[in-house]
Amino acid sequence: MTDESSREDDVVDAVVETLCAAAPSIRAGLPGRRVYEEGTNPSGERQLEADTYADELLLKRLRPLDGVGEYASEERADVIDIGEGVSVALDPLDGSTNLKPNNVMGTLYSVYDEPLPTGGENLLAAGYILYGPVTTLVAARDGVVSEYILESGIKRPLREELTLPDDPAIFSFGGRVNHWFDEFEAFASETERTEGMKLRYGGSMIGDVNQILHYGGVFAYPAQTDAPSGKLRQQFEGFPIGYIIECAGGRSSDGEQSLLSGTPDGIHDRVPVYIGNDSLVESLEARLG
Ligand code: FBP
Repeated sequence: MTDESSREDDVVDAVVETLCAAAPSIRAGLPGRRVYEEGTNPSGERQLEADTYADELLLKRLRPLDGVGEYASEERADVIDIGEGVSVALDPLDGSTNLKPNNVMGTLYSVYDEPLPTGGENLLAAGYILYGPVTTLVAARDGVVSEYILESGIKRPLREELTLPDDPAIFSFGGRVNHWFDEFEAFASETERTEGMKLRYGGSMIGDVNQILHYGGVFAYPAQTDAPSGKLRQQFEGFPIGYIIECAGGRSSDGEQSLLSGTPDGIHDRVPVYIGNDSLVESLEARLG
């Protein structure tokens, strides 16, 4: 291991520890921030006070870290220069529309060894902190995915080196069915009728993907007839979730290739997202192809 890569490892550790340490403050700050603010985020979506609160808190906590050069977030237009080193991209509160109906959401992170925007192949690490009945961390790095319980921001190992179960049991499809392309609708209809498969869709990508990590299956926020690039952001959502699933032995796709093979022009570019067990995503790609 070179000095530079061990230094990068230390920086990635510090980023993950900092996000974990901030989790109790984010969770505690949610109850009083369930109202929408004026204006929208760079993707044209309304922002809850909780979205901007989490974004500002995480930037404040990450800014002093040595070895972090850039900060970017789904909630702000531009990349911020905060020093020398790796680049951190955050979806501060993925699934924040779940705050009002009190369903799961969380913080999704990705760390790159190149300035942003950059391609999925420049990922060093990715993961998410899930605010569910308990707070958990799923962290992926160097081909390994591990899950932890977070108690007062401290990690306690739950499952090390986790991989997708061989027998898929879950399907989770987003978007509006009447805007699905025929090829995807055919795949969805066949999957829904497959023995042993059942529906789980909660409106938070990381909540739904965590189901796939535990039970196997397929998640998709597909291309739509009115939105051919889908809804999810390539840099903040597509890359980290593709990386986590591929590290867990699954497969990711944008409909044609691994999500990680993509390179965005802008940090708020969108991408269709298909992830899950290899066999399911392979047959989906064949249909879409
Ligand atoms: P946010 O990051 O703004 O929450 O948007 C992403 C997301 O909430 C995903 O977590 C989820 O999969 C999807 O959008 C839900 O979209 P829809 O409300 O169309 O089902």
